[in-house]
Amino acid sequence: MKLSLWHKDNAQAVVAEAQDLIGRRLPLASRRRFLARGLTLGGLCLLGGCRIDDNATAEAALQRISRINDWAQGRLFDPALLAPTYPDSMIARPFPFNAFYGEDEVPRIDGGAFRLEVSGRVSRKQPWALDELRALPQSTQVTRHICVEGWSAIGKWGGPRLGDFLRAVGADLDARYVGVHCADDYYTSIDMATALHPQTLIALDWDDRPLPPKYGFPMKLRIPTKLGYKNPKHVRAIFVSNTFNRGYWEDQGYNWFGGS
Ligand SMILES: Nc1nc2c(c(=O)[nH]1)N[C@H]1C(S)=C(S)[C@@H](COP(=O)(O)O)O[C@H]1N2
Ligand SMILES: [Mo]
Repeated sequence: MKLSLWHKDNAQAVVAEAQDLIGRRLPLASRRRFLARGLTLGGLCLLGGCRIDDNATAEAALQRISRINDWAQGRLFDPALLAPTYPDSMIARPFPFNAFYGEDEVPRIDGGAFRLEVSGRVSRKQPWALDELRALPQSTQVTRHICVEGWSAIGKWGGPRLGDFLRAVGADLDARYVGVHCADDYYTSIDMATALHPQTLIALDWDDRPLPPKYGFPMKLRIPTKLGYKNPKHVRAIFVSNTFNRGYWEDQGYNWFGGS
């Protein structure tokens, strides 16, 4: 768990940026405690794509640190603190594309036939059409997306707040997790506090237009307090649960909390 594990030239920049994000949100004292114990650096090393040698012991140690991070980050999450926002002039156009496959394999979804499935600890399980999602109060944000692969970009997303949607379906807001399944077999889950954060959106728009396919049509979760891999595109189902279900990258070793 040393700095020497960082092998990417840009790892330091990513870490600095992510720490900056975390730094804004953690009281200085707890930030210092974090840094002193190396927990944040450990977690960020994991997030930053540093090479973990094939040694099973190192892997297990990293997994343990990641779990401590999940616990600590969850406890330190402050639902009142907002991710930084930017002027429209800073929006990246074109915005970078990323997925676990190439741009030519982006799922093409029929918006008219699309129905968002809702399950788990909710009282209303009827599927939602896109125009029903658009009938909820909409909000927009210009925020920075940070990908652990070493890039970040500012984008503009619009749509209903996930919190408003969860209230509309009568979700158990005391449940621990909100999980999603995507049309491309991607999946992830987030803590309920983040799901209810005012900047956590069901994004239907990018740059004031319906999300283009490559950015997740017909809907993605835009969560500016979390790293890129916790911003699922092509969401087709949302479930509320007390059972832990990690995520596509999280199952391959990325930190589950993945944010600040
Ligand atoms: N469905 C789905 N969502 C996904 C991914 C994916 O492969 N499939 N990749 C994640 C990662 S790692 C990143 S950085 C962002 C990229 O989003 P963008 O194409 O809008 O830049 O999507 C995230 N959400
Ligand atoms: Mo990413």
